[in-house]
Amino acid sequence: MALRRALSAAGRRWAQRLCSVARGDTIFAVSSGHGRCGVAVIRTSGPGSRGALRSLTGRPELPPPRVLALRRIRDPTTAEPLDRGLVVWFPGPHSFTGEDCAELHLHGGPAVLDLTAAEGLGDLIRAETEAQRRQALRQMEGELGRLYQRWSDTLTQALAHLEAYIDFSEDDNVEEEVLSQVDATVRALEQEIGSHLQDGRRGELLRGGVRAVIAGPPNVGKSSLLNLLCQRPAAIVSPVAGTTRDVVEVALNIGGYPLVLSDTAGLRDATDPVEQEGVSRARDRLRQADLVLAVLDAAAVPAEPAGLGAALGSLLPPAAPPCILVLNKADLLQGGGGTLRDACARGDPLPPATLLSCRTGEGLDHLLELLARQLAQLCGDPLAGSPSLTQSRHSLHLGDCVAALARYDRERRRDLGLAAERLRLARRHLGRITGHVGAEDVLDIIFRDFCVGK
Ligand SMILES: Nc1nc2c(ncn2[C@@H]2O[C@H](COP(=O)(O)OP(=O)(O)O)[C@@H](O)[C@H]2O)c(=O)[nH]1
Ligand SMILES: [Mg+2]
Repeated sequence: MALRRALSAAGRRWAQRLCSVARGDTIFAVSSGHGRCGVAVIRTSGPGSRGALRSLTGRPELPPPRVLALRRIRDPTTAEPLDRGLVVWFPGPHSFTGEDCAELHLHGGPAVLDLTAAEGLGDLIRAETEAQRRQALRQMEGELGRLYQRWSDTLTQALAHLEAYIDFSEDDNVEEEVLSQVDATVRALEQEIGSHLQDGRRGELLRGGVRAVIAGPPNVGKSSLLNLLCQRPAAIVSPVAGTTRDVVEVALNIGGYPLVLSDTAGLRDATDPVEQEGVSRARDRLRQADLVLAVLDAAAVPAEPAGLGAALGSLLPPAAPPCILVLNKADLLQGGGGTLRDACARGDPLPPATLLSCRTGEGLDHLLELLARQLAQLCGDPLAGSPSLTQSRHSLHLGDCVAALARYDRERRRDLGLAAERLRLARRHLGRITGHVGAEDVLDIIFRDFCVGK
């Protein structure tokens, strides 16, 4: 948008000026087709092309005719950088229109995006649930990019101050306390990025879907539960124990949150080699799960919390992810299962638990409620608080950034030059997330903030 405005302004200004000399109009248009695209080509034709190219590149000289040149494109009025792209100059009459022409090869899309915003756009197109759409839109609008940019700016300033101290503390008046301020800034930033990293993968879970695994002994109704939740016979249901061997996966939308639900083979010591493979796959899935739906036969479990807890404990690995306990086949319980129901309601030491009948549908609403609550807890509210990191790409770079900041602390006591190098490295890692790689001018900050070398 900003680019389009700038182009209109530049084009209009030059066109008006030259029209008044009674020459032809200067026109411009996107010539690579409209919509979102990797690269967009904008062409101008007419006597204003020369001036438009000059004011948009902020340079008086034009590139040699018909040769691509890399230029920063700026708003002619405010000089704000809008994009970096290739420009070509076609002086008339040797051009396709016979007039002076110029081409700008720019990044496509209605706004020039940073990488996180571009990722947000991709996610928005792919979003399947409301919460995913909200998160993607927030990221596309640049909120995550701005957070990372703010950290990068903080780091740039800290680096500039440290460099000023290294280079000028002896001759000019860069005080000792500058150094302790840099230390404090770096420590605060390290903490802030650290807690952003420890958000329990909320943004990533919301983006990719929470992976939930239905696990339990054979024949308790795991496949029936999958079918009930996805409202179609996705998995084979049979009274023969050990039917399910392959992992069956369905994608669901529960209360606006995405859930990728897997039905797995019943956990038991199987003798059949194919069933053994199924059980081993089930255990693999359990290890990778974000949430477990542990299913037990309501008629075959102790009716008090301690006994239920023990039954659950023998089923799941010790460090299992969050879990919902489903006591299925409630329709078969003698006397309506009052004691079990009480045990579920009492909770502690049990995870959230519910009675269910896949046959009659009893308890389904309660299960959906528990599921939605767990999902909201795992993914968080995509509109609340600071934006979540949504991709492992971000966490990798942020992890490297935090590691470099931690190294700063160590180097700082031994060698200021090496400490500065750590800050430079940390800044580069941050820059990789948004794609804005360190054009910020450390020197500018030094001269702005200190009275040195003038
Ligand atoms: N009475 C009753 N039977 C059920 C219920 N859920 C499943 N079943 C039956 O239990 C048997 C095993 O079901 P299935 O879903 O294949 O269990 P899985 O081995 O755990 O996947 C089948 O005969 C189902 O019809 C239920 O809620 N009530
Ligand atoms: Mg099954």
